[in-house]
Amino acid sequence: MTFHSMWAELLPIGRSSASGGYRRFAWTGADTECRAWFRQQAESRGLTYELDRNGNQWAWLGDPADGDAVVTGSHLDSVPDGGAFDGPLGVVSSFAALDELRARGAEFTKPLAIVNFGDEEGARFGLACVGSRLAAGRLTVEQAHRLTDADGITLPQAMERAGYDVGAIGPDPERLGRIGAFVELHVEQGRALDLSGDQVGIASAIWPHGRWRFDFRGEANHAGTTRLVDRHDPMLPYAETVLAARREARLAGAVATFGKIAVEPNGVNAIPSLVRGWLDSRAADQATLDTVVTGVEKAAREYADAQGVELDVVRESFTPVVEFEHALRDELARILGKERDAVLSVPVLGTGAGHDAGILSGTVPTAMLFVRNPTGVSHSPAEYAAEDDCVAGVTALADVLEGLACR
Ligand code: HGY
Ligand code: MN
Ligand code: MN
Repeated sequence: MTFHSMWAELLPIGRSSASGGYRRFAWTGADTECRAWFRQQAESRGLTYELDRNGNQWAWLGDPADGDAVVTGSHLDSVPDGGAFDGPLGVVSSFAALDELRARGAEFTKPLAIVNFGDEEGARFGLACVGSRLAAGRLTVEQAHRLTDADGITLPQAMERAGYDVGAIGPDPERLGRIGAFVELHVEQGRALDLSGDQVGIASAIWPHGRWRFDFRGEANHAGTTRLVDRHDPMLPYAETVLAARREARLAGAVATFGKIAVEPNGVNAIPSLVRGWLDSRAADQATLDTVVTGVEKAAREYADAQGVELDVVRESFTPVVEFEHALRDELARILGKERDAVLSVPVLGTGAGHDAGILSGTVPTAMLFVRNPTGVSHSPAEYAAEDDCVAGVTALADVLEGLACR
């Protein structure tokens, strides 16, 4: 099983010695190293390597022009101090599954591709799934040109600095039109498989989710000489809004997180002029998500008014609910269930995590496989999947690819 050697090669790239987490942000050095690793894996297997107009990497077996291709893969970028598995498990498992199929002597009747979608986490430019959104036409070129990182570098500038021709970015209907099925394997970001005792599961749906930026603008002043009654401190309504988000999510049975904050001027002895907080909220359905976000924004405005602070709320990213295509989902269940003599013995589970498969759903038939995560922890250096579960994931992916693309 080639999984182990590939895993060992990829593991050190972009890993922080301080936190043990990963900092593989789009179009940075670590991302470039991951991309070089992907290209080397593709070419060492005799696959045709391609870099598409939006920075996604493809490794083809067979002629894409034949159409009805079966595609698998995931992403290699990470959230700040993310774990080793979120993304890379899907890419490494894809190459290992192809090796497995070649060892089985499988005969491909359709083109097969392994893909690394660029900038899935949106850690640097604030929007998730940039590579797949651009390809699917769910992010316009104008919107892409407006994405900037914390240093004011725009996405196109970052791409150009990484040696990339930005002029070509945009929808890629011809490429997506060649895909008959996209199957993404991903570490589970939850404990459903741990609780059910299964190594592998199939995705049913992705919750609707989004990111909203809350800008609280107050009055900068001296922390030591300004009377409390004279202050317009934006940190107060921000803090109250964080608690309001937890309350609204709890009442609605949803989730809401303020995980990122930026303060200006960010001085210990200065009352801030601006506190910028980002809300990530997700719920099982759109109406519930709307209720949570509306409630948080309403509370935030009340808190801001009480302190004489201005508030702007901007929706920066949104993904509607994804119901994975039933025919492909059930085909995976049939393929994986046959060894267990029961069609649906493989658990089918929803997720609150976004994925490129979710962005492509609706444009391309997509499905996902999840590999057990014993703690459910993700977006953390503690993210983990046991070796035998990873191997079971490779075997399941190989079975699925064989069932979809081989005679
Ligand atoms: O945020 C997400 O759910 C994904 O990891 N981008
Ligand atoms: Mn992630
Ligand atoms: Mn991911």
